[in-house]
Amino acid sequence: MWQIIIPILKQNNNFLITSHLNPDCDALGSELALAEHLDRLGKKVTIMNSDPVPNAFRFLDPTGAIKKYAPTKHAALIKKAEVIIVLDASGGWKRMGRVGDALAQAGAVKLCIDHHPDATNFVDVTVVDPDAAATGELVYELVTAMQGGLSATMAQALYAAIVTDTGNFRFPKTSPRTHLITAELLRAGALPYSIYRQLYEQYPRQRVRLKGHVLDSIKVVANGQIAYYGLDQATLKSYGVKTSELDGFASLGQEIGGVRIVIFCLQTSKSKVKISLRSDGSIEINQLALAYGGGGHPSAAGATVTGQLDEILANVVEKAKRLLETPR
Ligand SMILES: [Mn+2]
Repeated sequence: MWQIIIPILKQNNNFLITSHLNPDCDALGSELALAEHLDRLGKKVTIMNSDPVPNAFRFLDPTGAIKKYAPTKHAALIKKAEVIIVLDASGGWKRMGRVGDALAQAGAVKLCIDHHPDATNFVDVTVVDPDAAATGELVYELVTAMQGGLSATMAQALYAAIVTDTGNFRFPKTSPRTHLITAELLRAGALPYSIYRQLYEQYPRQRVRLKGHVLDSIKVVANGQIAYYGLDQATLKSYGVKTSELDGFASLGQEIGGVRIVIFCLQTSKSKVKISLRSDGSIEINQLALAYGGGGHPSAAGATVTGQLDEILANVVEKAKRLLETPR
């Protein structure tokens, strides 16, 4: 799987690593671990995303290694890169936001390592494995395939990537492979208790209160098979919570018994709505995301569209109803 990528990593010296908008722990942890691996090989590595590291995930990057893209400031750096590595973000440069526009024009060799089954024709070389539960698993396997060592910080970054992308080892992609990799990460110094505490027990009080509001607002239709809810910027503002702090909100509806599809629509700006979709595994929800120009996994997918929150939410609910009625 890695035989094409390894020589590219060995033969070049200037690397730029990037990932998707609104980066999650899998994106950030994979970036940090791969960057440290390349750094240990004596390479020059820059991690650059369009969005900053969310406050909740700063513990992964205490030295601030991950740069927030600024067009004029970083033009020369991008030009110098010999290899651009896209992590956790197949589907196209638009998933990377503004930095994606710049990287698409760059002359570097472009690689994509991901576990999303989306389009990869925007890069030169890909390793996409939809069976992997997280991109972090793939980065672990790449490092191991190169006989690279794992520092405690790399282990922590990859553990955080895997624990979050598997929903604490409960999502369907969680496999023996996931647990074997995780075992090695624990051996290398990842501390489950402290990472759990950092990830799930450090929320600002406002976010916990907003979660209560959202739980209270969940509506259920189609004989209890579809749960849906929306969140607008005015509500976020009134609670004092940022868009980047809503990790996990998309799955809140799954707590209700009998629900097969969860729809969470978030107004991200005046005219943009982010659609997050979850399924219980009995229905492939990524086909619904595709209809809105997005993508993802069969049980977790999403898209960002232009329009008004209420209209889009109603529209997605209708499409989801039809999806449930489609004979399998
Ligand atoms: Mn991922």
